Amino acid sequence: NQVEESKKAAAYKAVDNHVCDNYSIGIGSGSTIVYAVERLAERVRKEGLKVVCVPTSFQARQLIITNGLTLSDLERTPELDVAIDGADEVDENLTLIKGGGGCQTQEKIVASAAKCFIVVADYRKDSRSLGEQWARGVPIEVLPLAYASVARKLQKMLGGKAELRMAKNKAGPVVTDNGGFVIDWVWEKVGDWQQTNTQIKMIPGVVETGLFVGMTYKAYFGNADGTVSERQ
Ligand code: DER
Repeated sequence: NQVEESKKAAAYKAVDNHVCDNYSIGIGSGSTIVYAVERLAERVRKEGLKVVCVPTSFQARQLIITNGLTLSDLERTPELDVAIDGADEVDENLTLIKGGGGCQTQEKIVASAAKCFIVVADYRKDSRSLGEQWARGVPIEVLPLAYASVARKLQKMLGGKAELRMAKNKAGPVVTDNGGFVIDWVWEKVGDWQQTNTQIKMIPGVVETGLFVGMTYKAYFGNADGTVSERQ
């Protein structure tokens, strides 16, 4: 279908443009990245590329292994040549909301370890400002003991609505790969995402936000007509 085709087009173009031999590559999480790993595995086979891949989640680790790619980690490769990941929404300044899949903590760590961070997404993520298309707010990973106090402080300090993310196929809240909980914060009005991100991160109990500010080198958006738009 159109959305899947557009994800694939963006992912393939990003891998073709940004992966070279002997690269260490951060592999993101979600559904769009699946196409990027598919293309990466194809290029490794066809071109005999030697690359190592560092995952950003249990899902990404499974993707790397099942595609026969060489698994590495940040201990072995603390600096990566490139990281490729999806996003829930991208604004005109390349500020991202990530964490729809609850993996933003490892995703942000891997993205920050990379010399070049690339986003791949379908046209539904291509916005002028955050909140235009993504309505589920900013995902925030918290330590379980602090979820209620963080939610309360967040609402008091920044307004909006902060809710604990409940699981669908498990009783109780979503538990992240790091053993944390996720709070989704639907904001009312935000002027400066850099400042907002810092304010949220400073609340004791917050592990990581799904706001990626000033981290993205380039975003590839698959369009409904099969073309790919790039924003740098
Ligand atoms: O949860 C995440 O951060 C994912 O990368 C998400 O933002 C993108 O997921 P998708 O590729 O399935 O839309």
